[in-house]
Amino acid sequence: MITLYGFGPLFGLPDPSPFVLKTEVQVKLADIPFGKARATPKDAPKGKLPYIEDDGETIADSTFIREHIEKKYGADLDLGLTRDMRARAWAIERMLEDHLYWAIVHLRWAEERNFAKGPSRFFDILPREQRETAREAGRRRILESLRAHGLGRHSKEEIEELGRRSVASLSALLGNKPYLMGPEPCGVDATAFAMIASLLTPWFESDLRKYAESHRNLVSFRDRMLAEHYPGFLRKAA
Ligand SMILES: N[C@@H](CCC(=O)N[C@@H](CS)C(=O)NCC(=O)O)C(=O)O
Repeated sequence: MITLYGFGPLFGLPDPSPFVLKTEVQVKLADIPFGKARATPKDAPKGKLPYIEDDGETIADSTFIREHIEKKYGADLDLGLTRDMRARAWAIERMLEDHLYWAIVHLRWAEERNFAKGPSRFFDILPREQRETAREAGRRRILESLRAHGLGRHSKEEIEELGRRSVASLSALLGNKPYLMGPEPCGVDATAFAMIASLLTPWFESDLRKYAESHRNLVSFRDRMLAEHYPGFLRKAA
């Protein structure tokens, strides 16, 4: 039995991490029974969530988790896709995970108000006397990663401009189809849902979120995937 380790519901989302959301939806798409548990990045083999445990095996990183479930359970999340479509799905995933994700990191961690009501709360579980130091060190470390990625070297306006390009591209690629590759969901829909839901959550203020909201097809896509995969979450939020 698979146990998926994530942060737990936060920031108006079933999980604050788009990578945990992606993995959860992919496991659901593969129709494999699983349980969920809370962890922190410190518990994770690669220092990041998600990771899974499956009959004594521990697998970290959403892409390797997908590979594991496809191999072990004989699931193909891209069933029916041509080689060309599979290649496009991979390219879309890379745009979302290695580009748009970092614009989301910027709006959550660099923007003072968003940080205060968002990631800053991660540190509230620590003893009071350690909290402030850990909060500052944690924020500094994430902003250093953003800088090392490259996006963090730009101004806020430049980061938003680049983020808008990925949002507009995703919207154009989705068009008026229900899912990115056609009438049925495939692996990359989980990633797209995860990233767009993370951007659209009303918990955080940003021009990039407003820009995403102006793309009706992305909002409907998020709503459809949420209703399909998190009906309980929607009922609680209502
Ligand atoms: N490549 C990883 C990325 C996972 C990731 O970046 N997780 C973030 C949360 S969204 C994390 O745990 N960060 C903790 C940290 O950097 O300390 C995957 O696909 O799983």
